[in-house]
Amino acid sequence: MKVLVIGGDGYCGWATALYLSNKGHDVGILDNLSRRDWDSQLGVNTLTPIAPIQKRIERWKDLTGKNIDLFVGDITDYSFLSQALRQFEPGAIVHFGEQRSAPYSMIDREHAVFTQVNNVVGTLNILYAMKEDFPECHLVKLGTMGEYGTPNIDIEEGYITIEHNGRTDTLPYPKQPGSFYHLSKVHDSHNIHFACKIWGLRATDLNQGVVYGVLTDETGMDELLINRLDYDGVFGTALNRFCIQAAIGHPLTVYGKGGQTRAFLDIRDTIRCIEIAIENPAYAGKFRVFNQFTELFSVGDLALMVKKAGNSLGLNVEIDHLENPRVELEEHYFNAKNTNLLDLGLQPHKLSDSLLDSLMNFATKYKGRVDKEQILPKVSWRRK
Ligand code: NAD
Ligand code: USQ
Repeated sequence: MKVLVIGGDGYCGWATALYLSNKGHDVGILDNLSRRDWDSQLGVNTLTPIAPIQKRIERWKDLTGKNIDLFVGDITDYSFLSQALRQFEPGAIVHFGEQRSAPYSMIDREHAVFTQVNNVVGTLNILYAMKEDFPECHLVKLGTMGEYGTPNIDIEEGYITIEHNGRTDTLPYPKQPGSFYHLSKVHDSHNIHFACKIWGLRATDLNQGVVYGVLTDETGMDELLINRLDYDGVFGTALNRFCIQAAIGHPLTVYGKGGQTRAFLDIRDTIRCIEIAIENPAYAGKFRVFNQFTELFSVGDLALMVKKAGNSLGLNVEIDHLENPRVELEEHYFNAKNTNLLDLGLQPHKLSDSLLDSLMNFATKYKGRVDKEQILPKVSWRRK
C-alpha cells in the first residue's frame, strides 16, 4: 500500500516509516521539520544524535534498496499539503504531525494558541484534502489516552453506551483532558468524527498511551538511522526521562505522590499497531477508535522498576518526589479497555522484559550528551 507518514521525522513517525517500508509498503514522509526548530528554541536536544532527514532516508536506501519519498512542508499550508497528496496518491495516511508536548502547550498563551492552531488546522486540512481528492483513503490519526482524563469509571474504546431517562444510546466517551495539548487532540477527534459522518471518510483514531523505548529492528540497523530520545522537562516523557536520570545519577523526578496512573506501550508496539490499523481499514463513514496501549502503571511504580533495573547495572538510583508542576489527580481510579488491537493480533512487549535493552542501555551509552540543566521541570500549569 502507498502510506504517507505525516510527522515521519519524529519519534513515532520515523520508527513507523522504516518499519512499514521494510514490510514492503511504499512509504512517503511528510514533515515540516519544526520539531527540530522547537528543540533549538528551547535549547534542548535528543539524547541520541539524530541525522538530518535526507541523510536518514539516503542511508535507508543504501542499506535496504528501498526508497522513501520526502515532502518537506507544513500541513497547515493547504496548497502544499494538497499538492503533496496529489503527487504521492496515498492509500493510507498515518498522521503523527502535531505539537505533542503537554508542557510546551502550557508555557504561555502563545504556545497554547500555537499548539491548537498547528494541530487542529493541520488535521482539518488533511480532512478537506481527503474529501477533495482521496475520499477512499484511510486516515490513521494519532490521538492520545489523555483525551479521556482520569474518570472514576472504566474507560471504553471511544464510545460508551448510556441509559438516560429510559432511553439508551451509544455516544462518544466523555473527554476530560489535562492540558491545552491534550485538548487539541479532543478537538481533532470531534472534527474527524464529523468529517466521517458528513463526507463518508474512513478514519481510525488511535488513542495512544505514553510511548517508551528507542530501539526497533530498523532504527537499530545503523547509527545514521537512530531514533530520537527526549529527556528534557518539556518533550521528555516519564519513563524515558527516568531511565536517563538513572544513567547519570540524578534522582528520579516523580511529580507529587506518583500515584498518577497512565497507559504505556513500547515503541515496537506503536509501529505494529499502525500496521494493524492500515491493514484492517475502517469502513467508509466510520470513525473508529482504538485505545493503543499495552500496560497500565502508576508513575511511582515506574520509578521503582527503573530503580531495580538501574541497580542490576550497578547504578545507585534514588527517587525524588517533586512538587507537581501539573494540575492533575495524583491518586485516582484508572482502568481502560484495549481489546480492539489485541483482537486484531497485537502481541505486546512487556516493560519488564524490555527496560534494559530498549532503554537503559541507550541511556548509559549516550549519557555524556545529557544537559543536566534540562532535567527539572520548568513549566507550571498554575497561575503565577
Ligand atoms: P515528535 O515531536 O517526535 O514528532 C512529531 C513530528 O511532526 C515532528 O517531526 C514535527 O516536525 C512534525 N510536525 C509537527 N507539526 C507539523 C506540521 N504542522 N506540519 C508538518 N509536520 C509537523 O512526536 P512523537 O512523539 O513522534 O508523537 C507523534 C504523534 O503521536 C503525535 O501526534 C503525538 O500526539 C502522538 N502521541 C505520542 C506519544 C508519545 O509518547 N510520544 C503518546 C501518545 C500519542
Ligand atoms: N511525570 C512525572 N515525572 C516526570 C515526567 C512526568 O511524574 O519527570 C508524570 C506527569 O505528571 C504525568 C505522567 O508522568 O502524570 C505522564 O507524563 P508524561 O510527560 O510522560 O506524558 P504526557 O504529558 O501525558 O504526554 C505524553 C506525550 C503525549 C501523549 C501522552 C499520552 O508527550 O504526546 O499524548 O504522553 S497520554 O499520557 O496517555 O495522554
